[in-house]
Amino acid sequence: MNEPVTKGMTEVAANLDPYWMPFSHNRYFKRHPARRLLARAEGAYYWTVEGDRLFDCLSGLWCVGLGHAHPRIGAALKRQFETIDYSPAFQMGYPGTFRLAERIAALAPAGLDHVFFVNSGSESVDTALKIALGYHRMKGEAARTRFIGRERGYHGVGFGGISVGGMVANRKLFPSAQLVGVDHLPHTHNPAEMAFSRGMPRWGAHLADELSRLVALHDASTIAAVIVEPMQGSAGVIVPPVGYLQKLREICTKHGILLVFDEVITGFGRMGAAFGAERFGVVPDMITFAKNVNNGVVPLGGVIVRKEIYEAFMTGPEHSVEFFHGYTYSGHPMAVAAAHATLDLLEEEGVFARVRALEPVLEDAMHSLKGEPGVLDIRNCGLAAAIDLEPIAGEPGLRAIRVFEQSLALGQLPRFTGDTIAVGPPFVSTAAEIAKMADDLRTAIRTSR
Ligand code: PXG
Ligand code: PLP
Repeated sequence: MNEPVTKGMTEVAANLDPYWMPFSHNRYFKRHPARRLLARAEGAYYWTVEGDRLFDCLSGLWCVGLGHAHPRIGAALKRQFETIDYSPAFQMGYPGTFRLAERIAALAPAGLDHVFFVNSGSESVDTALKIALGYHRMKGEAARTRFIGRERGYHGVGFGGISVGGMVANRKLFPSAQLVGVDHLPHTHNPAEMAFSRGMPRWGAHLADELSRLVALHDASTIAAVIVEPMQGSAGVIVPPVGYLQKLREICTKHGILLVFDEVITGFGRMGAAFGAERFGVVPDMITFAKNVNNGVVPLGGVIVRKEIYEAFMTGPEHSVEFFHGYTYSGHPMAVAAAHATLDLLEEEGVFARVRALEPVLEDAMHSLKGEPGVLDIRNCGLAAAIDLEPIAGEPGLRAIRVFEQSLALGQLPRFTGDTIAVGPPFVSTAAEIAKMADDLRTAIRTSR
């Protein structure tokens, strides 16, 4: 694993050092950059600076469902730049942003009909948490300040997001900077009961009863919101047990607690529906989104809220600002243009139905890896799947790095975190591409022991 920096590499980027890469092993990367610098992208493929083609197994980082360099999105961006590139987000408006809010509200479950725009999933989460606190206060329930997240949850990297999130590595450096009064539900992954489940595990709905226990502990009058990913993506595609989300909904409704679905990964197609809420048949009070809303080409995220939540803020003199929150780039015209083109394509090309048709193809392909050396579990839902690998003794994470590097050599770019390999192929993938992806992963798993 000590191959030298390739010649092509040094020509492209003589000094890799100044860039502090996010969520990356900087030192390892900079010593082993072969096949890891991407020069070009089109459709479901990347090309490295060395010229190798890689299948985009995770749609970028879960965000490029329609594939790269889509000409319709490119044309929309060019047109937008030439028409209006930026418009002030505060106290002024760009009509396309209002139209986008209307279209997103129309796609969302009935009752969720107002949209606040931000620029990332992390910002969408922090915004939703602020809205929850403000809502209860406006309603005269200012004591509702607690949030309930979930173990292994990922809600981005803002101080709010890491507080409700459940990834220890993202939290442990910052204990003093986390929101106070946050509690966590248990995660739902129990390999003894559900290893190799296809789709939703049948075991585990009772874990939602932990919410009743937390309500009894803290009292409902102190709890503002529960936030969960309908399907935990970053943790490695942890699929909700049958009936689990319904129970969370019932308990939240009973106690006046807002239910937030963080749909940054599950929104806009990954689950074979506009939202996980639709796929799982559970309607939350707020949905956070980002990523696929505009195919990942310009940062964009947002929060969709129920009418009652929006209206709770609409008090005081009409000329006063109702919510002191927003970003310079909220509703950025370029991001909005890409979103309109993306939503056009999702509709016109029947993408949600295509994802539903591909789901069993991905499921069969990935579950065919059961029995390969060191494969501990395989999970899938929508166009997302993950494989847990047995760690190398004393070297956690190294097994997955080896599988990842073998995959690159075979022309596949999957995602690895810990000893888990995740895939979320583009919605435009063919069945043959998905089959080849799984076969190459099989080879990588066999040859990387
Ligand atoms: N919420 C959820 C549910 C997410 O999945 C975020 C919030 C944060 O979004 P931003 O745009 O601030 O990164 C995410 C992001 C992975 C992976 O490999 C997942 C994410 C990002 C990068 C990689 O699973 N999720
Ligand atoms: N920091 C400073 C000094 C600023 O002036 C601003 C915005 O005006 C921000 C941070 C926030 O930037 P953004 O609105 O892009 O989140």
